[in-house]
Amino acid sequence: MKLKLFKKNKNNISLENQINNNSINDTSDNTKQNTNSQTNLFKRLKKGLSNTRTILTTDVDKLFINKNKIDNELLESLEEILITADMGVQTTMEIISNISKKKADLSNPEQLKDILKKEILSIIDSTSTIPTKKTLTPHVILVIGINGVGKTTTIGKIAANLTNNGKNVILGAADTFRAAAIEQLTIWAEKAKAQIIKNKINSDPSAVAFNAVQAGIAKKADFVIVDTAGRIHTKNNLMEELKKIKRTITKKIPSAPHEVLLVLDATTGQNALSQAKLFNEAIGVSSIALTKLDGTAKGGIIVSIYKNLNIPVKYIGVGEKIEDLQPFDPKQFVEALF
Ligand SMILES: Nc1nc2c(ncn2[C@@H]2O[C@H](COP(=O)(O)OP(=O)(O)OP(=O)(O)O)[C@@H](O)[C@H]2O)c(=O)[nH]1
Ligand SMILES: [Mg+2]
Repeated sequence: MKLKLFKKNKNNISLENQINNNSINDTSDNTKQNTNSQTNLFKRLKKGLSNTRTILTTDVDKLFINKNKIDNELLESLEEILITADMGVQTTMEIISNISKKKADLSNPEQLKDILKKEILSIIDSTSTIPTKKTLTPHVILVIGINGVGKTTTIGKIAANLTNNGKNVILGAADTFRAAAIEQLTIWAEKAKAQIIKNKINSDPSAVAFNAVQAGIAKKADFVIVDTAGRIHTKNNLMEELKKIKRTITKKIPSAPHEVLLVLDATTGQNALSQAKLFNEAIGVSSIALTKLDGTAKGGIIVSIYKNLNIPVKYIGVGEKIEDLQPFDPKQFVEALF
């Protein structure tokens, strides 16, 4: 699985490193402060994943009431727990089969949870060591996804993290179909101390994206992040509109967009997978931001995403605050789950 991910996402992961190198993962010189903020982030992650953790931890603990070994009945109950957490049927079956092979060594919940962590980690751990290339032009991120998944909020949070790390960020308000969408991004731009390029409601979204990239070049911005509509209230098809935006960006910088970030809402469970497939086929998706993990007990959807799609999850949203958008760290994620 790991190899497969590397192969298919070679370019994307390299870009991912590139953005990680100078973005939300930036390390400060102050180690102590860094450790504190890491601890706080982990606390927020744990809090955000509490609904999923309740199912996984509490229910796994309960499995061993009046039992000190793994039998078929226990495996069946475990299967139910993993499916409830939205790990997906195929992944659940594989995990159960692997645990079944090791069942003689497992006699208490802690041992079982340790094995579960390892099994899940083997699916979602896809860190890469591919070297990064610096580009002279701004790093352009096109953000896509269906309506209401959290695109604009995620852009605001990413922008705030980048500007906090001294980066120069320009936002492009290419969701021109609702006045409220332009206003919402404007408020985020103010909060994040980023610049915004916008136009009137119903203006051509591709033109806004073009202007944003142009401004990014002129102002030597580090990042240009383009917001898009999730639903279109005209005759236009959403995918066609997004393709046009992408083409227009490429006209300004041939290597751009350097990243197409698909935002998925974790509360929609397996439906998020179908969305990812559709967007990937139509536009090409390089990374995923999975939002609203705090609002669901189905945090296992991230495992399904890794199992079914060859697209890395780059960010996870575990709440509405800026700090609640975190770079996805598989090890921390698994630790926060149990
Ligand atoms: N609890 C929680 N809420 C979130 C998270 N991310 C986004 N939201 C909320 O989800 C709602 C929709 O977010 P938007 O950013 O407007 O979504 P969008 O995809 O831009 O929506 P459209 O522009 O209508 O397509 C807002 O109320 C956000 O505050 C998250 O990680 N956790
Ligand atoms: Mg929006």
